[in-house]
Amino acid sequence: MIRVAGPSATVHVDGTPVEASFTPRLPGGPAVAGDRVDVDLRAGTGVVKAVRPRRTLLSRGEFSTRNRARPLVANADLLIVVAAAADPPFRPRFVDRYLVAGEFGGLDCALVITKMDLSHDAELIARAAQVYGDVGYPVITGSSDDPGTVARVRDLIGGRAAALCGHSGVGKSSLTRGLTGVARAVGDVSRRVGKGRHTTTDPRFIPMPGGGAVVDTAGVRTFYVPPMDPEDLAHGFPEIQAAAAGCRFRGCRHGGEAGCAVPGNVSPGRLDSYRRLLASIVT
Ligand SMILES: Nc1nc2c(ncn2[C@@H]2O[C@H](COP(=O)(O)OP(=O)(O)O)[C@@H](O)[C@H]2O)c(=O)[nH]1
Ligand SMILES: [Mg+2]
Ligand SMILES: [Zn+2]
Repeated sequence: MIRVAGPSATVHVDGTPVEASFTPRLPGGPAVAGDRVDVDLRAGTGVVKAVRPRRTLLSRGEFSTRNRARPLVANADLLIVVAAAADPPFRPRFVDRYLVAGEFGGLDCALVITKMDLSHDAELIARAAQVYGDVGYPVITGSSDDPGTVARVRDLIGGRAAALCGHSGVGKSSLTRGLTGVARAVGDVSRRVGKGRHTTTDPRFIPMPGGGAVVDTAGVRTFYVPPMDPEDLAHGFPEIQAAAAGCRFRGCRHGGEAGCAVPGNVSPGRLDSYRRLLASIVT
């Protein structure tokens, strides 16, 4: 496992953290949290020589969906999309984009809705929990500081490696603290690199007592799904994929074609997300 901070990284070698730099034009890179890497230790400090093939990779579109993919977390088993019932407001279309990125990266996905203790639109949240639960995603509603909620999230993770993603302020760091006992700064660590506007973060997996690990990723204001084909996009909506079996034409993109079986069989909001994303990836 690796923790990346700009030009250097902390690599765990047989459980011992070793500071390391990167070889130029790192094969398989850039390295991100969760990567397994080959390290040369002969030089006193480590040199990361290559990134090993990834089992899963969570990534996002850089600047836009049509731009290149930016890797975020490698080798996580589970993506936990964290969204607040209120403050910031619950945005299902944002949740959908994260789920698409998770499915695309080969991760299992789940939804945790926090801040249920705050005043919120109970009907909206209940409906959302129903919609995502019907798709097949585990849904947990509660509060980040509530031990019962934390216990349910811990059970969901089991012994796996989970990435917590979502808007800034939804409770990712609070949950991470509850799950691991490690208090990271509230508000994600981000630093300026060079003099450009490019910022980087150094998320890392933190082990949970009793097994499993979580990585608390930086909250983003806008989340773009990574570049992908329409087929991959449909795969990111399992219920649309399932309903598509009834479409008249093979290769139907469910964008309003004759004989499309998807509208009426899936949640209108989810279909809206799918169509917006389809428009964003098809030029
Ligand atoms: N009332 C309430 N406050 C919460 C909850 N989760 C997080 N907060 C608060 O919301 C703020 C942002 O939480 P933080 O964990 O830093 O969110 P992050 O940006 O997603 O990491 C902090 O002041 C937390 O105490 C929750 O479930 N209920
Ligand atoms: Mg945070
Ligand atoms: Zn269709």
